[in-house]
Amino acid sequence: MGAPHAFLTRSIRPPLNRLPLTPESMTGRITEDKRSLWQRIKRFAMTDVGALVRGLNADDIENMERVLLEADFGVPATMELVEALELGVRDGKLRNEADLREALVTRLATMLEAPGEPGAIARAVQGPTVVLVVGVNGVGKTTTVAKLAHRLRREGRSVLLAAADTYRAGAIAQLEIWAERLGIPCVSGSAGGDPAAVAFDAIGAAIARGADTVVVDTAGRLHTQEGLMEELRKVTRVIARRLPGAPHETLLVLDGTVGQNALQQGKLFSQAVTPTGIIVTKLDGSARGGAVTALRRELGLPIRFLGTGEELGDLEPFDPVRFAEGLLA
Ligand SMILES: Nc1nc2c(ncn2[C@@H]2O[C@H](COP(=O)(O)OP(=O)(O)OP(=O)(O)O)[C@@H](O)[C@H]2O)c(=O)[nH]1
Ligand SMILES: [Mg+2]
Repeated sequence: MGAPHAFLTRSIRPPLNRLPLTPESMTGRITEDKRSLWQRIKRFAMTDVGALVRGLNADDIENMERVLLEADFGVPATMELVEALELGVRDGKLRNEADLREALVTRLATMLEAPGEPGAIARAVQGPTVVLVVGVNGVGKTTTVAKLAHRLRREGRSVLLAAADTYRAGAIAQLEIWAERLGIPCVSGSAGGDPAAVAFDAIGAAIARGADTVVVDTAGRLHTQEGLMEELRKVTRVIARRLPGAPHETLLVLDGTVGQNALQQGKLFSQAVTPTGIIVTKLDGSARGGAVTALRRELGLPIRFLGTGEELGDLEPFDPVRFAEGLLA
């Protein structure tokens, strides 16, 4: 009771690390809340309809922060969003629910924007374009390779796949099945073989066949994490040696449902390879899109596509405004 105005509490409000967070909300998967983000904000953070007129108090702000953190926005994005809202309310610019929603959408979209056309895959000036796809095991790399190939072909490009995951049993066959379905060639080596050699041969095959794009699938797990990073560095080096300027894209695939873990993975891969963009998968049927914002903001990489299902067509070029609107619908 008698909570002072938000602008008075700003300096004395508890820091984010003192908020009543569940460990899961900071580190990984939390219980799925089927309500949309906007429904949750309204339900938990705006219980008092008079809140906007009197200003946000410490409880309103804490609740808003909790909802955003639980939706995987992460601390920096949550702080930025909540501070923007506080300022808007204090300045009298946000007076009702609709104002608040609109301000959130605008701010989110701005945070998610990145230079460049999200759906456009780079094209080499000369010779084949090489698109390298990386990420930890199970995030959806192989499926994404197939989806990308499908999309590129629809754009009139001739695509060749490279099965450079030689570690996991069944990985080569999995990609070959996709290639067959797509009716495109797939270069693969033997299980347990050298993945860099597969990528090298695939580029040679693309040149020989006149294919304009090579999409390279990679392993997501080796004996050790450092081993995987070393392998990816080597694959990248060998690709560059075979074809100067390649890889033209290194797309980092991250699972959108694992919360802050995706962020840790993103940081790890960014140290080993130089990703040109992120593809966030498994965003079908999940209202937990906050991770996308955290990834964009904290990895500093553009979000290029969203994976929204297991089929070839389930790859959407990322549209920040549409995404923000969808999240807060
Ligand atoms: N719902 C959903 N499932 C997906 C999506 N992308 C991939 N999957 C599924 O996730 C599982 C793992 O996908 P893979 O493509 O094999 O993942 P990977 O990263 O290649 O895994 P490893 O080869 O083991 O490293 C499969 O069952 C896919 O069908 C997506 O966008 N949405
Ligand atoms: Mg795979």
